[in-house]
Amino acid sequence: MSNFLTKSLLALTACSALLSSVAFAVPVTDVQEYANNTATEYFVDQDANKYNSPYYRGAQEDWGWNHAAIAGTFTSIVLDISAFDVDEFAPGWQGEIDMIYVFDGSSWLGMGNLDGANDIWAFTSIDLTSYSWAQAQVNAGLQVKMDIDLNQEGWYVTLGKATLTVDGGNQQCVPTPGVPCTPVSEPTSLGLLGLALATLGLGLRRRKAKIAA
Ligand SMILES: [Ca+2]
Ligand SMILES: [Ca+2]
Ligand SMILES: [Ca+2]
Ligand SMILES: [Ca+2]
Repeated sequence: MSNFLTKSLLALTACSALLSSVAFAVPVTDVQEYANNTATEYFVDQDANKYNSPYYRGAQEDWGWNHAAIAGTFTSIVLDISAFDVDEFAPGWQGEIDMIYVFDGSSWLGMGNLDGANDIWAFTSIDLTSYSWAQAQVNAGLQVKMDIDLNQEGWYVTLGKATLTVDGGNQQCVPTPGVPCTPVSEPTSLGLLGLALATLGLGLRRRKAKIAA
């Protein structure tokens, strides 16, 4: 085997090792939805029931859920919540405020309110990466709760699902209930693969130049 080929193979091996250690480490996304509702969780069972009890809930029907424990150390932690009919901007009203709280190990922290609009499904994305407590709480099983209609104006909301994504699991969920998350290709890993191929290409061109000279 030529020296160049050996070097190229070594380079490729190193690149693939890098890919498996960095990009494909633990792209975990924990999905909470109807399929794993407990007796006190109300992710809707099917789209047709998004205006129906017990899923479509008001000010006095606050609830919460727990994510599965995920082992490891993470470079990113993102919570996404799919909600229906969050009347965030309602002329003549303060608007629907559904406040999301996450347990930090000792108390509940307000992480902001759900995004959305009248009669549509929308995602709210909450980036937990920078919180010092987030790592341990994801390891233990992240606890989330929601104060529906904080201002008690008579608003209602239905949740489709919540996903907890670590290390760029990068799954986008169709914002309707009952539809599983679909993994999408990872920009990071594709970028690294491109770099590896470019490096190999550069080596081949240099080799050809050397032969020509
Ligand atoms: Ca659950
Ligand atoms: Ca409430
Ligand atoms: Ca509405
Ligand atoms: Ca509403």
